[in-house]
Amino acid sequence: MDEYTLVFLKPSAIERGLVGEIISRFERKGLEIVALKSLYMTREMAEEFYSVHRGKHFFSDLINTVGEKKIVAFILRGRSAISVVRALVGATDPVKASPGTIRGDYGLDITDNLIHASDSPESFVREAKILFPEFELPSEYSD
Ligand code: FUP
Repeated sequence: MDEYTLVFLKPSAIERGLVGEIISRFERKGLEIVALKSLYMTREMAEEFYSVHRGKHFFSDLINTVGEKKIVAFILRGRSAISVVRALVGATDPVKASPGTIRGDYGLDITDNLIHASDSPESFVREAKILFPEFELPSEYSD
């Protein structure tokens, strides 16, 4: 059964002109883009999106990196999409991410690490409700 995952490109990826390059990696892998948009991430949305990290030392940096700025978000579908996409994205810290991964090829900063990808079906549902409230979740995800 196909799985869904949510990805968003952080503002620096847009500022650096990496949107097409990054999206094409997912397309070439064979993942289907089922929703895609450019949107303004408010501070409130950023704080809700990253609420599990509230209180951590990097939280305010993280919110300043993505909040009150434009992001590009998309929903991908494919076989084992969550683990496949996270493998293409690479380790959280771009210094440790393998060459050939998105963070390994284009990043250096751990907080401004270019891209977010859901880490579980539960995260996908939570994140989709924040960034794609209009997206009709497939029946297997509805509670
Ligand atoms: P990931 O799933 O790879 O995006 O990583 P996490 O969910 O652990 O982290 C969420 C965001 O917090 C990352 F995009 C970057 C930031 N972060 C830091 O800035 N420092 C850390 O030590 C860990 C995470």
